[in-house]
Amino acid sequence: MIIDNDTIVAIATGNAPGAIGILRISGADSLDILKRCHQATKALEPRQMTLRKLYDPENGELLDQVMLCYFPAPHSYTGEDVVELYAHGGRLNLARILDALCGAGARLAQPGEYTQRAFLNRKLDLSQAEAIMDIIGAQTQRALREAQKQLSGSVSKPVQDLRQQLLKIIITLESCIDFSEQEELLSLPREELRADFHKIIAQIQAMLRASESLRLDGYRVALLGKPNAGKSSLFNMMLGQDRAIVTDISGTTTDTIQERVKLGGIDICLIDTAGIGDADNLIEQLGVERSLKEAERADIILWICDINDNFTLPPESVCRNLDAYIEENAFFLILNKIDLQSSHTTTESAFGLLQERFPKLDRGQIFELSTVTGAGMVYFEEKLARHLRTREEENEGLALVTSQRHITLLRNSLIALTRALEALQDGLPAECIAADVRDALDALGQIVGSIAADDVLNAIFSQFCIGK
Ligand SMILES: Nc1nc2c(ncn2[C@@H]2O[C@H](COP(=O)(O)OP(=O)(O)OP(=O)(O)O)[C@@H](O)[C@H]2O)c(=O)[nH]1
Ligand SMILES: [Mg+2]
Repeated sequence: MIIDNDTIVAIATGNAPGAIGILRISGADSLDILKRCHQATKALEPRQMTLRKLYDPENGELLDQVMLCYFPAPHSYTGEDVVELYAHGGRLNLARILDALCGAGARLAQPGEYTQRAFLNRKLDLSQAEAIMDIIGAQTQRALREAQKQLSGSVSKPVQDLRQQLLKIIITLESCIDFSEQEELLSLPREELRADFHKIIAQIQAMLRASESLRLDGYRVALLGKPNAGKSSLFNMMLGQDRAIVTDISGTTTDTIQERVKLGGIDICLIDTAGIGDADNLIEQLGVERSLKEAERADIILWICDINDNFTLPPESVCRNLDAYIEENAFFLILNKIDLQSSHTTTESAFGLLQERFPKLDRGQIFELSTVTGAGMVYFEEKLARHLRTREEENEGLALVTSQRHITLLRNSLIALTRALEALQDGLPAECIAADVRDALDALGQIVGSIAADDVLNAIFSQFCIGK
């Protein structure tokens, strides 16, 4: 990535044609470059819209009639002089204006260069710059909300707060380091430091825990059960479309299929799986392996049974994960095919059997329905949606870290702090402890970008598209 003082230009509104397309010029020569493209003599008033005709400086040809807005440095997105041009949004029209502005002295911006300049001019920190990319790329409401929060400082603020706490510790430690010229040495307040370390470690752990429970792509809701129970039928019903193949042949679904859908306004990723039973061939075996994997990583497990089949507990391979799900109210038992009369299972007997093995199971976690007649569907979906909403609300107030880069750095800081705490407890000298605390501080600094190597910055900003 080129980092220089060139004045840059790009189309800010993407490639699709629209009524208006915005071009943005940023850099010290913004106004001069623009002047070469219009004939008006009156200066642009800062932050006021002005209508101007633009001409190609090479041949004087009329380009377009545009609205202009001038944002003088440092009060602009990049912190530099910026002019935004609101032109007619045709692709060809915008490309021609872009060419003319380049002909007048601007350079075409690199991907992410505007945001990078904003970062270098301290208009935002690195986590906020990344949030902008996440806002642009968000696929779900949840992802969008978290990115907006991150832009407002939901990551920067707690991280900066942690850094302040660590800096204080370093100052304390350094005042106890035995420099030979120092006459009087302060003794290390070990108990106080231990309490401080514990507090900071707990704060980082809480951030990591909250982030692990977050699903930006929507909560993973897995439909699991024996072959032929009606998983694919329920999958199609919840999607409102005939997505998965349904037949009365046991083992119809051989692979996991997932689709995104909204339930009660909340994004979920619904997963249909291969029936868990005796696999006859390699394909079915592999399918079952995938189903079991889903049973481990899903946020919610829906175990589907045919109510006309005698209810048995799910196999041990699934059961061993179920305790945590049941406790979090994230396991639901669906007794399907209630439209058929020959019911061998009663809800009570299924509940009784399950409760024997899982005493924390609640009666409200069992549903009866028919994917053929639709009976019980509204009630079930409403209950599931209510559960999802509760989960969302629980996450709402937490400082959530969504970027893998941030999570890795938080983990690194945690490792360094654990080392520091051990060093303190082992009675090691202040300088050893300080070295570990500095490592933790460095890791946190990389989240907000107060310490960042060029290659890290380049890797982050080059993920943006041109014009951002
Ligand atoms: N009567 C009745 N039949 C149902 C119901 N739900 C599913 N079926 C039928 O049960 C059979 C199996 O349904 P699927 O949805 O393919 O079952 P599955 O659990 O996905 O099966 P595998 O993919 O083989 O694991 C099909 O013939 C469905 O039409 C229901 O509520 N009532
Ligand atoms: Mg199926």
